[in-house]
Amino acid sequence: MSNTLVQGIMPALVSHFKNDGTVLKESIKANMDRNFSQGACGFYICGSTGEGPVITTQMRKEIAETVVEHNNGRGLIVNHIGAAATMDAFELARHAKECGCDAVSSVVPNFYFKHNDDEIIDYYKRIAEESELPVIAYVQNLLTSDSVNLMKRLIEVDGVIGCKFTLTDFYSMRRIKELNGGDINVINGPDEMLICGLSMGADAGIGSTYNLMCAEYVKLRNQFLNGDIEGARQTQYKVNKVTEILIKYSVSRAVKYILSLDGIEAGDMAYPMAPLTDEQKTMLVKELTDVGFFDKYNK
Ligand code: MN9
Repeated sequence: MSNTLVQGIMPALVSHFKNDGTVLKESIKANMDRNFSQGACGFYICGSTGEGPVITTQMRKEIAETVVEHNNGRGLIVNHIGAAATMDAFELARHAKECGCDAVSSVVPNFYFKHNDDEIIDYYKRIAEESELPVIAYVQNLLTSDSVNLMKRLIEVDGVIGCKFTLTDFYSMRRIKELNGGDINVINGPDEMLICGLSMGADAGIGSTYNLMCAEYVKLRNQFLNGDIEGARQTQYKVNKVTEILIKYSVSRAVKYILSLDGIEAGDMAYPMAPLTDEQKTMLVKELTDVGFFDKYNK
């Protein structure tokens, strides 16, 4: 079977919850439906965007169950199970399989201590064994070594199919994509550079800003695949105007607030991330209005 499981635009789903531990299932489902109607190929859940590592294991399990049930086979569900305590990650990996996720993913275990490549490889091997699902590793700035060498070894591990690449070094991305005769799932991380990732052979994109602009990113990818490079560039430049604003307000926090304007209850950000103040909310909406977001992007 080919390793290139994820192909398309996959929002890193924001997680709606309250800090008392309540998961806001209806909000999660409503956001999934919006994204499916805009062409999402599935969802990456409980990653950084979904605040996975800073909410409880119980909440993460509830989110995974809600998403898989509501997905009902419409798209792929990739469950990010990385946790500061690796025992929690293993528990979540087993649960991902039990509840019907399609794949698991994890950041490197370097939350607190810095691990070497041997330890990181052993970790992903365990994740593959515990989950019995395809594993998408993570190439990110928490790595302390060369990402290409690491992926060269990781793609040999049974179950590991590729990586989410969240660096901006597209030369390394390309070298990773050429490993294993090209049979490796390489997924672009930085939304603001999706076109660069696609140019260097990324099969897909996983991103936080896709929550609000999925249709635009689907269009960008299609333009690219159809050889309309100028069109893809213009779409990238256009979404980046919004992304720049979202980053300023912290992407997940801004996304949840903007969704709440459409009647999707936002819930909290994981404590102690503060909610937007009224003044920030007004400014955010004004800035997004100024770049035309409400007319053109969020359809
Ligand atoms: O999932 C996200 N990266 C991280 C990918 O969370 C580290 C991106 O979607 C960024 O949030 C986005 C904005 O910088 O590109």
